[in-house]
Amino acid sequence: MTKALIVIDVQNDFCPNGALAVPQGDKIVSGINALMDDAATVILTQDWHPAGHSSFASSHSDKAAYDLTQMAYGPQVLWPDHCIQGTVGAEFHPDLNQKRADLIIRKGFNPAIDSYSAFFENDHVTPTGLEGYLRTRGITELTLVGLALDFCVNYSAVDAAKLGFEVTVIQNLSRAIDLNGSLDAATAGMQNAGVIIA
Ligand code: VGL
Ligand code: ZN
Repeated sequence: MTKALIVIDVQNDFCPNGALAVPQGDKIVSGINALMDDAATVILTQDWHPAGHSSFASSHSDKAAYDLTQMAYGPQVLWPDHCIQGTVGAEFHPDLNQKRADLIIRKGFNPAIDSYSAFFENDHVTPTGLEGYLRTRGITELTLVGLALDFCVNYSAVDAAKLGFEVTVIQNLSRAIDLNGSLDAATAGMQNAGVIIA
């Protein structure tokens, strides 16, 4: 029953004034830092795209940001350019305590496939390696917090539950983009998968 706290994508581009700002994304940082004090293991995820990533609307001449498109692996929302490798926008929020992290796992680096989940890319088959890391360390219980509740937190939580981990998402230490009802759909999907929403 070893536990880990997984902090999803608390990066400048997902905070106010960022390229893909999540409303009040910065308001969760101090609470997450406090939670780290009691956590056995802390893992951070970092959205980490190459310039020109296929999930960027700017890579599709006929599309605008937040349009939906069809990729080889299924439907994909097209985003403003964000979290480009090596940019300030891709850095963690400056107040986030990074010192406690045992592992920082990057995702979204494959130019052809987006990766919301910390476990699998959006094709739902290409692993990030996080599952193996957790299993080899004997970690079975996960607490998830971060950005965005209806995208990366949601996909990570559902995948973790499907893989057999015991998963809790702390709602007030997460914030949503809420695009066309995505928050309600995400909440229902997490509950269906057996995720505890605290
Ligand atoms: C995210 C959209 C695109 C997230 C990442 O962290 O929720 N959302 N890339
Ligand atoms: Zn992204």
